Amino acid sequence: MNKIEVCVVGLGYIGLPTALILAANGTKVIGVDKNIEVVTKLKNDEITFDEDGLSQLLVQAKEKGIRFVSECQAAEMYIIAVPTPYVRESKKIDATLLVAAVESVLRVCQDNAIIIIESTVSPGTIEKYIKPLIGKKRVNIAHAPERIIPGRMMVELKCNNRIIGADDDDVAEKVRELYSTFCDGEIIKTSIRNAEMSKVVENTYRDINIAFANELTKICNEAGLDVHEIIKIANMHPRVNILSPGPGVGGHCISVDPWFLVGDYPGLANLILTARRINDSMPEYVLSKARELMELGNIDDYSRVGVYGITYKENVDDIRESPTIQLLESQKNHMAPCLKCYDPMLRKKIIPSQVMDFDEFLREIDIVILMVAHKHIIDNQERIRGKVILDTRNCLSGIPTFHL
Ligand code: SAJ
Repeated sequence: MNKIEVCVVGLGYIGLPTALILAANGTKVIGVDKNIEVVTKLKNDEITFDEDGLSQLLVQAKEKGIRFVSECQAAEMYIIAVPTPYVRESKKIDATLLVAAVESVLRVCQDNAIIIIESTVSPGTIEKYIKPLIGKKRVNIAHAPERIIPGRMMVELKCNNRIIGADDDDVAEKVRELYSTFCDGEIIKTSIRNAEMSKVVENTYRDINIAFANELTKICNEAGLDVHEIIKIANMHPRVNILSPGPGVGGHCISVDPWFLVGDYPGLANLILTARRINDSMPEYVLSKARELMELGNIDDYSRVGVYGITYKENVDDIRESPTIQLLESQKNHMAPCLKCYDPMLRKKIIPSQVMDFDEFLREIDIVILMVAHKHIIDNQERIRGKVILDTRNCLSGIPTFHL
């Protein structure tokens, strides 16, 4: 029997691991990205972002014959994994990249091909933007929203339960068969609209729960209580599980998807909107806490304050919607010179005030605002002992620190 040929369009944080795991498990895969640099790197056996197990998976996929190209090709199935940002003013989805990707597929695909959209979309997007593109073509659409978490992608690709949204059971079954080649989790079949909504709901749920922890931080601070102690005690109740407060919510998912509901259901998405605002207020809150610490320690030289961690969370090299970048922006809005910052996960300088060497960073600062709990700082905590440390992640346990 001939193997199915799958074309994965968009080789970013989701498309690349998905293309590789499919190929490694025996599917014939063509990986497509319009960015020639990405394609060239992959052809040269280089991965394009850091993730545990990704380079090994690239080797396995290459052995099984995966190909990387920059133009969409004829195939039986397509997986689309392109970014779906939101429009800052209206909060509605910006489907431009998604529409362009589907159009590029429609130009080359065979009759009866299945186009699976993995990109997260606002509920109703497929009906509104994708179905009209198809017109009279005999092409099927499915929605299989990705659910993997950066930092544990390899494990979660294999183990997470998956949702397959399709309006035709034969199509759903074909997609289920494809995903079951690598996914050990349960594969749930539902409608396209249910799949769209459930994915956005998952990330919104997490955003709201992080916002609750962040709001508690502000309340406990005002009350002179240690929020971490309160959360630890409350979480000992069998039905309470409060998340961790922090310097804000970053990443391309949790800080974006709830806006889709706010944009499409203004007036109804009130809790969701409030949660977004609380999480977005955290970088500014960190700055005010750092300012208090400076006053307490009679320090007034801003050039001696350093920010540790630029990525949006620990042990990844992804800076999208990063709370540190929001903090630096907010500082800029107050016309303050950019604070020195350092991140061991970033090999390229992306911020003018970024220091690339840890020793140099330590020499130049007396106050550390710890924004990201990278393993690197936990392993090196003794090296910052003696400095004034604002540990926004509550991740250091062996040395004296201040908390949010
Ligand atoms: N954060 C906190 N406190 C917490 C947990 C997270 O402040 O207790 C912060 C993180 O530091 C980070 C942000 O929230 O800045 C988001 O991080 P995350 O680890 O919670 O999630 P993401 O954005 O990396 O991945 C999420 C996941 N969704 C859910 O857990 C519901 C993942 O499963 C999705 O696949 C991904 O979004 C996506 O692509 O949609």
